[in-house]
Amino acid sequence: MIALITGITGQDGAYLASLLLDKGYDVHGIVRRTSSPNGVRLKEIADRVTLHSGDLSDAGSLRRIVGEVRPDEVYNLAAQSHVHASFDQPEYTADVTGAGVLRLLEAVKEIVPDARLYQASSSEMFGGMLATSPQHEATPFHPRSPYGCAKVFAHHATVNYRESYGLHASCGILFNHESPLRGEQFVTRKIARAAARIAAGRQHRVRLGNLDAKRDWGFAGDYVRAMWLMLQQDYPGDYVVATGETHTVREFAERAFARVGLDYERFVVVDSALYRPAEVDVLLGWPQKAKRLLGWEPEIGFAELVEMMVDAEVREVAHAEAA
Ligand code: NAP
Ligand code: F7E
Repeated sequence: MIALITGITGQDGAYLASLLLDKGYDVHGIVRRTSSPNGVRLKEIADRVTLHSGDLSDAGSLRRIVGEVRPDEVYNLAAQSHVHASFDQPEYTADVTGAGVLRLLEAVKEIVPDARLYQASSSEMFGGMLATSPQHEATPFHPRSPYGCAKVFAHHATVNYRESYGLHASCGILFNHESPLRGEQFVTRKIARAAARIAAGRQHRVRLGNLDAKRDWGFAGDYVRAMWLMLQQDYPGDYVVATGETHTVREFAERAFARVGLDYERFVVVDSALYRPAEVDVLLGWPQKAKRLLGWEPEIGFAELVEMMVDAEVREVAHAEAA
């Protein structure tokens, strides 16, 4: 089996590529041109994946790569994925995270219409749907950021190509998922890193925004399994993937600092510049469809996730000090 992963250099791309290699897939990934290649998350598997230069904003590159690779499965993980950044770069986010999906769907429809496709939809699409909680596949969308709007467009485009052209295209509506490979600007990694560095005397404080926002946080390694399972089904569909538990940013900070023996209140500074123009206050998913039809279960809970992330940062700091 041949898999093509867009966003292979990201958190989920790295976990998914490893999972597919373990299953015997020939794994290809699309990487965009940057001033210096972002290979840090792929360093363990770099010699086992084939990378192609392309960009979701460039339809020609997508067509060329899809034609060269002729994948059986396509996983679209690439995106401008940072919600706060999407307020600063709304048009770019709409182009890559939204229209980019249309470009990929076109390439798949024209070149490999029998390939199966996974689209990385997001719980940010529910956004302000506080009245309906927990959120499930039938919950209406109410995005609260340019990122959320772009993901809603991409989601509907994927469903539309499935209904119009019979593509085996599935959307995973994934709630927040984290790991030691999470980008440093997302709140969990930022906190885990700060806790470890402060405990080692390498940092004094950490500035955070809204500590009262609640998220349904799971482990990325569990969530990429759900992506793969979706593409193994006879029929395509859309699935919420979540843990069914929600916690505040404050709780995450409290646990992370406690893991290194510190009281978060002494080190966290609330900075209003880190608040968003519109916040998603609470996200809580209802993953019963994924559990029932895919047989999917998350294996890592909240407490274990926080410990895993902080412990990885503690090792990182020790490694840097030894070097
Ligand atoms: P991530 O770590 O930010 O990775 C994003 C990937 O997209 C990176 O490989 C990035 O390349 C690539 N990319 C960005 N712009 C691109 C472009 N114009 N053309 C081609 N590639 C581009 O994101 P993630 O956490 O792994 O998430 C994977 C996907 O799931 C994303 O679509 C995200 O929006 C969605 N999602 C994530 C979560 C979550 O909690 N993690 C939840 C729901 C949905 P560089 O390495 O060069 O930056
Ligand atoms: O924020 C609050 C912030 O940036 C979580 C992406 O993967 O999940 C992610 O989006 C919460 C928000 O993730 C800081 O206001 C407080 O309420 O880690 P985050 P996100 O916005 O939930 C969804 C499902 C995706 O699809 C996205 O791609 O934490 N918060 N202080 C902060 N957030 C950040 N980043 N930095 C802070 O200092």
